Formats: sequence, C-alpha cells, structure tokens
Amino acid sequence: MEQDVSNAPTTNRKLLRWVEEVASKCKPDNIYWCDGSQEEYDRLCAEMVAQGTFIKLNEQKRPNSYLCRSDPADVARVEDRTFICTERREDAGPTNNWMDPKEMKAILDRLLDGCMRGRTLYVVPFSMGPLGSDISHIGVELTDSPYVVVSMRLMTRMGSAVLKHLGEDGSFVPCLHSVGMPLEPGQPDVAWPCNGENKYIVHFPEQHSIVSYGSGYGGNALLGKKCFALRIASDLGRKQGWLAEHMLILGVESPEGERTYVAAAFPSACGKTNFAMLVPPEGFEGWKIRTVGDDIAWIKPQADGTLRAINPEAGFFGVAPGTSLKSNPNAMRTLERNAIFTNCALTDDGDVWWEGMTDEVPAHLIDWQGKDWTPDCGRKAAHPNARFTAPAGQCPSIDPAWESPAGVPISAFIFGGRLSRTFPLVFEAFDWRQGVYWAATMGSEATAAAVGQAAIRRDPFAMLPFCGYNMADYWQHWLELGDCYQNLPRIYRVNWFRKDEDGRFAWPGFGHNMRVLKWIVDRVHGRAPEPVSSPFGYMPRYEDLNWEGLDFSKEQFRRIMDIDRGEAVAEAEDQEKLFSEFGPRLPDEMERERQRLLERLKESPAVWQAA
Ligand code: TSX
Ligand code: MN
Repeated sequence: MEQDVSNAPTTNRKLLRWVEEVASKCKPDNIYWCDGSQEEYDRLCAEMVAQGTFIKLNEQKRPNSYLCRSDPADVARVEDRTFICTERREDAGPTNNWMDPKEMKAILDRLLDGCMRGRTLYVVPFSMGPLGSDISHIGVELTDSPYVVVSMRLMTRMGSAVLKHLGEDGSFVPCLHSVGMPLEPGQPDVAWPCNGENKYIVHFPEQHSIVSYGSGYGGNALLGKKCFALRIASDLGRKQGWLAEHMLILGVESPEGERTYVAAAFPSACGKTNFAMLVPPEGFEGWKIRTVGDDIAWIKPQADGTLRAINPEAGFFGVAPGTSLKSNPNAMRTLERNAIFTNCALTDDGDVWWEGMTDEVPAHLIDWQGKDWTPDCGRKAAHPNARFTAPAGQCPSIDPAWESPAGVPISAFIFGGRLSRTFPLVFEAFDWRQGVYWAATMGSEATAAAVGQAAIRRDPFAMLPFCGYNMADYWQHWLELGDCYQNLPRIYRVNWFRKDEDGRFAWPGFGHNMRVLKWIVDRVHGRAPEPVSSPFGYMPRYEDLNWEGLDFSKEQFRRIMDIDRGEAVAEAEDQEKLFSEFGPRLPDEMERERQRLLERLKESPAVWQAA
C-alpha cells in the first residue's frame, strides 16, 4: 500500500489532485484504491470479522451475510448536524441548517487534520445509475471506514469500471467521509469507530461537494444516497432541468403484459419499500408489480414531454423491523443471501431477527447491543432503525428494465401520508399545478398525538430533510416543468391509514393497495369511467375499483372517501403555517391553490360524498 498516488489506477487529474490533498490533510497510514471486485469485498468483510466489526452469519441459513452492531450513539441520520452551505442563507431556505461555507470549511479543516491517523483511506469510485446512462452521475467517496466500502459496493455501481469511464478529465462529485476517530500508534480500534462529540454532514451545492465527519451510519456515511442522490442531485436537477426525487419507482404489469410505471413519494413509516414490492391480492390474477427502486428516482424530461426515470441505486438499505413474509415477501427473499444487517438481533443458530419478522418470538437472542435478550426482558431485540443492505438484483419482483440506461417512462406520480382522518383513500389532482400543491402540503400525523385533531407534520414531497436548496424554489422548479411540457404525468394523493370511529384502520392496505393502483393505471390510459369531482380532486366511484377477493361494502368505501368540510377547512388553514415560512419566495400559485380549495369547500356540503 502507498501513501502517495504515484501508483494510482487512474489518470484523472482532478481525482489525483484531490486524493493527494485529502491524504495530506487527513494523514492516513495507507491509501487503497477500490476495484469493486468480489475478492475485495470478501477480503474486507473477513478483515472486519477479525476486527470484531462484523459477525459472519450461519452460512447454511444466510449465505455470505454479516451482522454488524453500531455504536449505540450512532444509529440514525443526524438531521440537526446536517448542513447546506451556500454563500447566501436564503438559498438554503428556512427548512435547512445553514452555515457560511468559509466558516464551515474552517471548522472542517480543524477536524479533518490528522483524522485518519492509524487508518486506511479507501478511494471508492461509484456511479449513481447504470454506468454510461445519460441520466447517471459519478461520485468518488474517500472514506476511512471499510463498512462504508462494502456497503457502497451493494448500494452503487462501484469500482474500476467507474475509473475507466472517468478517464483523464471526467468529472465527479467529491464525497469525503471520516469516522473522526484517529488511532494513536498501538491504540486498539473499536468495533464501530465514530466521533462522540462532533458530527457534521455538510453539503456545498455551489461546489457540488460533500464532507461527512464523525458518523459511520447509513445516510450519514454512504454518501451516494441521501447526500449525493438527493441533496446535491436536487440542486443539479434544478440547474439542468431534471428532478432528483425521494421516490420509489414501480411498474404495474397487466395480464396482457402492458407495463405502466409510477413514481411515489411517502414520508417515513408509510411502508414505501412494501409498496415498491407489492404483491397483488386475490382478484388480480395475472397482474404483477415490478420493482425499479424503493427510495430514490432521477427523472429526466424528454423533448416530447415524457419523463424517463432511473433508480440511481443498486441496492436496498431498508428498515428491518416490521419486514416479514406477510408484509413484504419480496424483501424477505432479497435478504436471503449476500446481505449486511446493521443493529438487528442475532439468533442462537447464527441468523438475524427483528421485531415483526415472525409471529413466534425466539426464546433467546443477542440484542443489537450485544446483550442477552429474552422476550420478557423489556427491551427491543433489534434497534427500531435496524437496517438491511442487499443487492436490488436479488429482489424477485425486480423489473427487467431496472438497469436500462434509458430509464423507464413515468405515467403517474403518487404522494401519500399517514393520516387517520380528513384525507380519502385516493384522489387525482385536477391539473399539474394543483398536484404540486397537494405534494407540497403532504405530511403524516405526528405519532402519539393527544386527543383531538392530531397535528400534521408536513413533509413536502417527502423531501424536507433531502432538498439541497430552498424548498420554495424547489416547488417553483416543479411548477416550471408544468409550464414547459405538455402531457406530464397525472398526480395522485393516497392515504392507506384512514381510521374508523373505533380507531381501527378502515383500509386493509398492503396488497389491497393494488386496487387503487389499478384505478390509477386505468385513468392514465383513459380506460377508467369519468371520475367524480370532489373539493379535493377527481375521485373513483365504488364501481370503478376492482373488489374481487375483498369483502368491502359500498358503505365502507363511502366512509373512506368522504370529505368532512370542517376538517378540510382546518387542514387548508393549517397549511398557511407552512407556506408563511417561505415569505416572498413562495410561488404565488401555491397560495392561490390553497385559496381555491377554501372556496370549493365553502360551496360543498358539511360532509361531501360521491352520489
Ligand atoms: O406498509 C404498509 N402499507 C403499504 C404496503 C404496500 N403498512 C405497514 C406500516 C408502514 C410501515 C401498512 N399498515 C399499510 C400499508 O398499506 N396499511 C397499514 C395499516 C394496517 C395495519 C394492519 C392491518 C390493516 C391495515 N391489518 C388487518 O387488516 C388485518
Ligand atoms: Mn428514504
């Protein structure tokens, strides 16, 4: 191994200069250029087993898979330590943490000085999206964490082919990551190095660069995902006329083989991965859901106004608790081999377990903190944010076109929240502009709400923590697409989580969401009967959905589709709090749509119901 770059497997000038500069600042013991091979992956995993970072799982039960336990203080993304550093504060907007780039660089220079002592600097070249697609982009992550290296191999296209593609002067997004725990000579390492005092997840949209310090976990450390593919890419997309979205992509395949692709955004805890891998219920024989992606979509308008989308990722980094053969059999089968589990529990026979995985709870486990666990011990066995990392190609429902460089054509956008009242199962926005308004105002009910109307925690486009610039400018960008292109996809709002008077879920959800998807597909192809116009938008009649295989009465449907005027007015009035945060930067169209809704509600009955 080398400390200079004279033997580097690249001639890319920008990359060589940057690696040299980072090495002289961070002072690693070695520099290692990743080739992305299976041998390299296996070797790094074996080194982490020896180090105590990884536990190899039972080869018979879970081939080529590992469990890893993080530091108990490094278990999630750190939003309050995440920064957007633009010259002007307004360009980051009121929903992002902002710091002056010069001030931030001074802080980082101090923290980065010698931060990789005693460690290896890994050079990780990666492509977000199929290599060579004109929707894809290249990044290079410099990291001192082998966990990051192996995770990046699962989550991105990583290795030598990327360097070859970069050539001498190809450009890339520089992503610098350090766990922020240098080792003195002779100092033993820990299983999960990180920095207990300082964490900084920093984005410089004006330079299109990322620096992450102090955390080894998920979205803080695998910089291709939230940092690059959402925060930096959203800014690139605005400047270049495309979209980087926090969306799943799925294809609905009819018995005749027609495939219709939709992209969907949900706030956290709505079962986005379950929806992306949905299994159609009884009554939908011959129908299939094909998964393209479960988290991020890069969407590029074509000259004719069609939108083509890719999943920039190559793997799934999903929340494990709640994932079961019942809730998501396709995810369970994706995880059968070649997977990394973080903060799950360990079974006595060397497999993993988490809450909700099986109806039967194991009598004994080692919990996510390495402690003995029994069902009566009063603690969770897996951390609630425990994760699986696995290659997307292993998913039984993966779409044949998921790696197509041209992407797939998007026919509809779906936005959803977790709302126990007020919002119906599904409605279609009257037009693009109103759709943007419904996406901008979406959110989920704050959990554990006290009695009465629970407050909605707004999460516009599910992008609140992921938009790399001013959210009001982001809405403007979406509105401008509507001005530039005809025949854009229709926009839908859905709500799987409405409850009845007794507080029970009024909709069976999961595979039954196919009934809603089918109506959307019928609408997109002009096959659905003329919908009903409600104060919110267009809605299906009871007869417009396929109810085969489900006992769901017209009366139940009415209860899950009706619009209570009082609740709807309160909702529209509550949205003003969100809009007012943005001052004059709020696009006028947003407030105008809100006023239009209030006017429609004034004319509507106390409880609106389809005739
Ligand atoms: O993922 C979910 N989806 C989307 C699936 C494609 N979940 C899981 C919770 C989110 C992490 C859901 N939970 C969904 C849903 O559509 N709906 C619900 C609510 C619900 C929970 C249990 C039942 C019904 C609805 N059980 C029975 O009806 C027996
Ligand atoms: Mn996500």
